[in-house]
Amino acid sequence: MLAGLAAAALPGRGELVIADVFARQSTSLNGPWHAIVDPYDTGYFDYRHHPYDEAATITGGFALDRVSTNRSELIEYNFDTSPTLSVPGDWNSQNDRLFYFEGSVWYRTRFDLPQSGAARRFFVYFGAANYEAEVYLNGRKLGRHIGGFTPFAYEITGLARASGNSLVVRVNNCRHAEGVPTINTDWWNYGGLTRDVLLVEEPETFIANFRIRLKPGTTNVIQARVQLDGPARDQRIKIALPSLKLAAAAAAGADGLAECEFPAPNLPLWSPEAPVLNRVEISAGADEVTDRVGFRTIETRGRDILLNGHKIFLRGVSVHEENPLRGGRAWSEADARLLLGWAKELGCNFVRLAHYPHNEHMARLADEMGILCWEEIPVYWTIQWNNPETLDNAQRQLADLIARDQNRASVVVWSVANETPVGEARTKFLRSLVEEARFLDGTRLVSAAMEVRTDPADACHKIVDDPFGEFTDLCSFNEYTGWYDGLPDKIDHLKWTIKYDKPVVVSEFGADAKEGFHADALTRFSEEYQADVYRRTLPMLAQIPGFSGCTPWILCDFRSPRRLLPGIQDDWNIKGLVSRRGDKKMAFQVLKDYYGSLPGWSPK
Ligand code: GCB
Repeated sequence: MLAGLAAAALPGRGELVIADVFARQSTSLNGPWHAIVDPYDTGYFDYRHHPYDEAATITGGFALDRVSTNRSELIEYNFDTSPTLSVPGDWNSQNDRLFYFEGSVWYRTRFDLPQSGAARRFFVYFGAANYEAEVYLNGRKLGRHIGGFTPFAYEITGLARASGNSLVVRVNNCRHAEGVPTINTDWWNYGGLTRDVLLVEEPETFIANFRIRLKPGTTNVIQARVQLDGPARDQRIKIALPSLKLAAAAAAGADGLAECEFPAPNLPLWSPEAPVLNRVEISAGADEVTDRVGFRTIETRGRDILLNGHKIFLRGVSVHEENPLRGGRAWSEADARLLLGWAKELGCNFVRLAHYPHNEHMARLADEMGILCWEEIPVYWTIQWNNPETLDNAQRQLADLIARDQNRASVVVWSVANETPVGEARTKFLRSLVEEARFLDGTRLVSAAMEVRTDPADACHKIVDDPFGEFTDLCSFNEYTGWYDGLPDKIDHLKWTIKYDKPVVVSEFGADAKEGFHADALTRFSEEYQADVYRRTLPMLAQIPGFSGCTPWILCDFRSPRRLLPGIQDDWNIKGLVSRRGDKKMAFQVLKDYYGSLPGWSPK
């Protein structure tokens, strides 16, 4: 098990999750990077297929970033004369020849260290690289990171020169049976340095991570925990919330951990209606970090979800991390604004960020816009439940996501899985993820998108009794009556048996629709069919006792290698309410009208 904030610096991993990275002193390494497409991994393996980086000193391969210095020298690669790819960015949407590519691409950038008189530490920080990244600085290996959607950083103090540093990253997006996700997904396997890359500069001892929140069970006591990293860890840390005229201090122990709590009377609570963010200043010695943090409570009582003690209905929608207009991974604040803007227009107060951790801009913008979030790790469909490395991988992704987003008021649900098959090994695996989530952050709800089964004796009798449901806070499931199961009129006849006395949040329902294709409501792929599924499903779900919200599938059409119907799908999952051209399909209005009709909805 990982210890709370120790997720910031995990022994043996050589990686850090530096919290609140955008507020740090940093230089962006975004931009065009020279890139070599390497289908045979020639830059990684020698001709005996041994990795060049197995040796303590690397003597060959692209990591060395060499150029010939005389006309007789044989070097069969050259970053300087290779084309460039934009970072951040998936490679698939930048170059037609890379659209289907699964393999290794080598990226190289050069940078100088910022000049500074004081003793400083430097880190290279990657928002994400899908799926595996080997990182080299000036021909030396910094480390290898596995997992395509979580941040990581390597310290380069003492390794970096004042100028002309070569930073080389081999990114490989091959799918692996033992991976998280595994080889089978219903989304595009975008490869590359898909998120921001930063050169972060810190004093010798610095605030690596922090957590600031309401003390569980209260609305007027703030609890803070700060993790220092560096040689002088036993420092005094100070916390101030100037707009609230609050300040506190605590002493860190030799482990660099400082904890304190202090009264915060009349604290304005964060909610979708009033997304109040407070400036927080944390300082320790030469380091200061600021953030904007909201305070709220989230809990369940019986079949209700309570936000700040009041019952709330989650008017949600599921979202993939893709900008449909570009047909590529979303990564920027502008992308987040586009996606969350559509969700807002629908009347949503909730989004399910499916099926993997989205970039940090999403939760930050959701904090500002007053949109609650369900965040998820890519434990999707059938992964290797008995493989301890797979579990370790999933746990790290969960821990790193929590370390990154634990100060976001918008994030109210950690989801540990989607549509996993019932079985003992599966349940054990998922239970350990739930335990991990609760251990690292006991203040949010834990859930997973489960499956529904059909009574063998009655096709209209739907049963939710997955034994894993015992361990989650919400009873969430995906259901596709009217699309994968029967025609839309079947929806009107459903009866439900739900084993759990918990709030029901229906994590998916939906149907394909090709934008602009109009026909009668029984014609597959027509907008009318999709709208009919929505029109029938929403009132049907409303009959389920404890129905507390839903996140229909899905906000936007998204690329998927499993959706091949020519002229209709063409590599797109078209269950979006918004098309790849940004057009709203008929079902968009159906959902919008439904949310608009609910009590508690207020136009914004
Ligand atoms: C699901 C999956 C989602 C798929 C969707 C579909 O149940 O959770 O990832 O994309 O169905 O369109 O079939």
